[in-house]
Amino acid sequence: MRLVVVSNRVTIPDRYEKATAGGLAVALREALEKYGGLWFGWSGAVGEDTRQVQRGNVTYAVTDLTEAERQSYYLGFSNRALWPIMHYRLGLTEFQRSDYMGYLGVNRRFARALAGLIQPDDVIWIHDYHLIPLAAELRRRGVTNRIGYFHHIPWPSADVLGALPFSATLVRTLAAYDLIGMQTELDVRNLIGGLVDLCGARQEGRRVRLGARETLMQAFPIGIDVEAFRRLAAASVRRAVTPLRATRESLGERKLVIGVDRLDYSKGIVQRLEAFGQFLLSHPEQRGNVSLLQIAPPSRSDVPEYAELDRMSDEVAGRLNAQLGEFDWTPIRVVKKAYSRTALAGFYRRAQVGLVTPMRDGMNLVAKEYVAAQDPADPGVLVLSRFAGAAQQMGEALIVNPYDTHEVAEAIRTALAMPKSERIRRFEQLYHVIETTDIDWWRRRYLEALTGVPLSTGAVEPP
Ligand code: ADQ
Repeated sequence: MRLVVVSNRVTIPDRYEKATAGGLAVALREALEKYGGLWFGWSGAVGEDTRQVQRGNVTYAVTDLTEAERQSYYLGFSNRALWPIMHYRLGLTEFQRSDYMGYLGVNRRFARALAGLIQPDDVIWIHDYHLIPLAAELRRRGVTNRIGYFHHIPWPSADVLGALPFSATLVRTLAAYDLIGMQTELDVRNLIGGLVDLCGARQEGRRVRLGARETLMQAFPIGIDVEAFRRLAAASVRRAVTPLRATRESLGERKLVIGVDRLDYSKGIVQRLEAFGQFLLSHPEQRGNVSLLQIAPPSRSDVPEYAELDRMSDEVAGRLNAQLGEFDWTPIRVVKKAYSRTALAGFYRRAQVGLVTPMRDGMNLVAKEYVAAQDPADPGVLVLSRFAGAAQQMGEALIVNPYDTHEVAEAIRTALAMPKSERIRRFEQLYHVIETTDIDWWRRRYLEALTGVPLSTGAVEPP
């Protein structure tokens, strides 16, 4: 069997790059290298170029988007309509018919290009919300191979998703897949409910029948490369990576609370800053003893809601620092840039508390990275939002409601005061969970399910 992976963005690896970076891109690349295969998607550039690059037994086939496609398919429908509604944020959902048409257009164009590259025994694995109708478009072009979909972000209930115009038509296209993977059981239940309520599908356990086709739905919680991350964190301490050395000098003996997220409203960054401020207001004796480091590289800056979040996070951090800081102590530091994996691992290990408090998140890999990076002899404490998919697996974290500022503030206090024996007990259980459900486990389980699922041969209605 040959594996074909399709994702919105494809980064062609450097010829000499070693696959040590970790993360999803590497996990997929390894799967491709194992089976031999093809990775198809957007080059990330605006233009009219389409090209194929061979690296070992993997072919990277990328295509540019036109500026109009980037606006409608990527910034418009994917990031201003699907992203907010999938994260339960109806108030932020901006629907434009022209964006939806652009979204369908790019999926159609991708299907046209991809159909010409598919071989009879290929297994096709499509990733994420940008590409929901891609399988339906491939089926229309006569592709009968196994096609699986993995949804990296949450899937809301039918009454939330139903507010999106054309949602029933879009959801119906999912029937073209043989297997649909979600992050959690809740997402699976919501998805099946949506297919039943919005499209009139029939449910038989985990299988859903729509028209002439049957699709299997299952949860596959994604993981990280735990062992690689643990080694990085241990090495970063020995090698005293530059930003860490600077942190040591500027923090001294002070405790560190850390947040690491793309600058995205789903991550609850502003609410987290407010909660840290509340913690310092409620516990004045802690002032001067602890700082919050929030690392938040900007993303999707062309989308107005993200520009607004950028402004708000500066404003809230500035206000709290002015209100609570001292000339020799800054309570909150917001750093808006990306760090190397090694530096990041070192920051996690230095921090006594990992604050992972998204308002809604498919999984959240930062929660798993924070645990993987801890010193087993003196580990930090993870404070985790109950609305992150990771909370379904990581019950030994301090689980909080990110909408409740006081609850998060108290969890920070509890974490900082937690006795070492309890920290070690919680850490060991959390580490066991992430180690036994790591990125390899995820990839293997998904591909086993996809290759084992009975094929459905019925026709699919076009979107
Ligand atoms: P994301 O929304 O991007 O992923 P997340 O799962 O937390 O969220 O992954 C972010 C990744 O970026 C982590 O590996 C993190 O280390 C890295 N990162 C963040 N800030 C960084 C910085 N400043 N420097 C370097 N690296 C940084 C989507 C979904 C999630 C789901 C994943 C995988 O929204 O819910 O867990 O896909 O399925």
